[in-house]
Amino acid sequence: MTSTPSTILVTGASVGFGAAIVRTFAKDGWRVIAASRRLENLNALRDELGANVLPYALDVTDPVAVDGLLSALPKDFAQVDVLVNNAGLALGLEPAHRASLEDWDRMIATNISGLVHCTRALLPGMVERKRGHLINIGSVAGEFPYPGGNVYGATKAFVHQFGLNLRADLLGTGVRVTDVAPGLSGNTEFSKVRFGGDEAKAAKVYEGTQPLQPEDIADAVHWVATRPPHVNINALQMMPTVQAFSPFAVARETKGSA
Ligand code: NDP
Ligand code: 8X3
Repeated sequence: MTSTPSTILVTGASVGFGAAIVRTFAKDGWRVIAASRRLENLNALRDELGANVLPYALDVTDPVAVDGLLSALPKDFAQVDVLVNNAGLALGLEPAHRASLEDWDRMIATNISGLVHCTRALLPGMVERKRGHLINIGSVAGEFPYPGGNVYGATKAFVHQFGLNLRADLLGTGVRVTDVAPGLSGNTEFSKVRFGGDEAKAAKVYEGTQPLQPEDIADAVHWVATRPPHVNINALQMMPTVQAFSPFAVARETKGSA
C-alpha cells in the first residue's frame, strides 16, 4: 500500500471487476467507496470487508446524482485519490444496420457520458491536492474491431483517447491517468447483460476457454495504482492466453455471381 491511507472510488462495484477491485483495495487497507445502482450488493461488500468500505448508490447516467456525489460523501471519504471508472456495459451483438438505437444510446450514456461526468466531478479536487489517479476500464474492443462490436467498441476507443487527452491537460498537476483494457473475461455479468439476461448464450462465450478473471483485472488496477508517484502507466492491455487476433476478413464474389 502507498505511504498514507488512500481513498479509492470504484464505479460499477456491485459485481464483476468492480466488486473484485473493491475487495483487493479494501484488503490492502484503503478506504473504498463502492458505487453502483444495486445498493444491496454494496452493503454485502461492506458486511464482508468492514467499515473501510462505504456503499454508495449511484447511477452514473444521472448527471445530477454524479454532481452531488462529492458533497454527499462523509468527511473521511471525501478526498478521493483514485477514481476507477469501471461502470459499463455492452448491449447486443447485432450488425450496425440491425442494432437497437436504444441500446446504442444506453452504452454511450453509461460508458462515455457516465465516465466523463464522474471524471469531471472528481478531477478538480485531485488537481487542487496535486494527488490523484483516474483509472479507466477500457477494452481490447476499443482497439480491435469485431462484427457486432460497433458502438460498444467505439465507446471503449473513446475511453482510451479521452485518457490520453487528459494526460495532455494534466501535465504538471501530478494527477495520473491509465486505461486498463482487458480482453475476454469470465465470472462477471458482462455477457448476460449483453444478451439481455440469456444465461445459456452468455455461458457459450466462455465455453472451452480459460478467460481472465475479475481478480486478474483487480490485480492490474492495484498494480498501476501503487506505482511510485513519478510513474504513469498510460495503458495496460491484457488478454487471456487463449485469446489472440484473426486475419483480415475479405468478402469474395463466388464464380458466376454478378
Ligand atoms: P458486469 O456486468 O459484471 O459489471 C458491470 C458493473 O457496472 C455492475 O456493477 C453494474 O452495477 C455497473 N453499472 C452498469 N450500469 C451502471 C450505471 N448506469 N451506473 C452505475 N453502475 C452501473 O461487467 P464487468 O465487470 O465484466 O465489466 C466492468 C467493466 O469492464 C465494463 O466497463 C466493461 O465494459 C469492461 N470490460 C469487460 C470485459 C469482460 O469481458 N467482462 C472485458 C473488457 C472490459 P449495477 O447494475 O449495480 O449498477
Ligand atoms: C469486453 C471484451 O471482446 O467482449 O470488452 O468486447 S469483448
